[in-house]
Amino acid sequence: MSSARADTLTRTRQWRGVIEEYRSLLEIPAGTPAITLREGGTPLVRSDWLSGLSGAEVWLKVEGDNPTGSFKDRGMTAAISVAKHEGAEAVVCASTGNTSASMAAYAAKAGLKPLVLVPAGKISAGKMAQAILHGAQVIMVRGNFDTCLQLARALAWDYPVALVNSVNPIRLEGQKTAAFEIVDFLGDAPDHHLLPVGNAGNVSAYWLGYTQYRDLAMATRTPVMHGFQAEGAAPLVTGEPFPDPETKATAIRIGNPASWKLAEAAREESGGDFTALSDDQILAAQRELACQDGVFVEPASAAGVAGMLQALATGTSYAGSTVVITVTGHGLKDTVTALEGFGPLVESVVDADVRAAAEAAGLA
Ligand code: AN7
Repeated sequence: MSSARADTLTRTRQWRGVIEEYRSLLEIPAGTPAITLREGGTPLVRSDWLSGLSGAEVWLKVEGDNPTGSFKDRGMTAAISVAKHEGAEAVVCASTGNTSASMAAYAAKAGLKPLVLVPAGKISAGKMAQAILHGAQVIMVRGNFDTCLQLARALAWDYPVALVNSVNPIRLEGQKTAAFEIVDFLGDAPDHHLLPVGNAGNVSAYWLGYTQYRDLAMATRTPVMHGFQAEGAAPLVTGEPFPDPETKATAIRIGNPASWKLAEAAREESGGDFTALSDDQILAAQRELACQDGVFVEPASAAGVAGMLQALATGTSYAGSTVVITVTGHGLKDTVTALEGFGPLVESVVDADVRAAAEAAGLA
């Protein structure tokens, strides 16, 4: 290696993953070796579109940039590291797709056996492929996420498998690092934080992170937390579990969130709210975000953006404030739903001919 090259290497500092970047702030057993895919350190991308519409400074926390394409990797590095450290040989989770994709990847890295319980027919193909390719045993359950979680809890109780759903508090320890990163970047907490809510682990974890930073005087304030659910799966909005949750945003197709109490505490303490949105609003926001800002997210991940659009349309003013919207997962996770409503792609098949291509493109 040339000396110039060696010099470059020593000057390049790679992000170490959320455990090593924030270890002293995480409640995990001392000396737990980090099992990491270098998750976290995700970009805050300024939304010129939403900033222009609102008169606020609007930032997108792009969690699709994590190793398996969703925010779940933050909690999973923590949960898998601790499970491995404590001698587990197998791990189990219930999932609407992203938790299982993440668990399978980190279990592979750790040499643990991953067991996944998912609602049959309700997981996007991309997420299913991730779990399978990473070597998970995937069990399809006749039922929804909530039934899968009951099963996962019971399996972990009766058999030697460690549960890594967000009912495991170590998950929230990892996930709260997203709030730290936001404050580290902006210099203080934002005024408002908007995000999708399903099982309610993420909103609870953000609140944990923001309040911890405030208590440590790393931030002077905490944001108002605004959570968004699909109207077919909106238990935190109505105050009642949904026995048959239904939405095209399958990631948040959850009727009885495990972190219900923590999420309500985050709402109350922050002066925030939970709001329901139609699937049409969520899918329209997904498309517009992709066209306006160049950020492609999965349907559920657009709920915070849809929520902001609805708030602006109904007269809420964010002018002059700083707003962060977490977009939780990558658009490539579910291309089938993304393309619904675009009509058949074959419409513009042409012969390999310039004139024909120009005509099809409306140039000639
Ligand atoms: C893209 O993977 O619950 O409120 O099993 O995948 O913390 O549940 C996924 C949830 C938002 C909701 N956005 O977060 C699972 C699962 C995306 C998600 C949520 C999920 P939580």
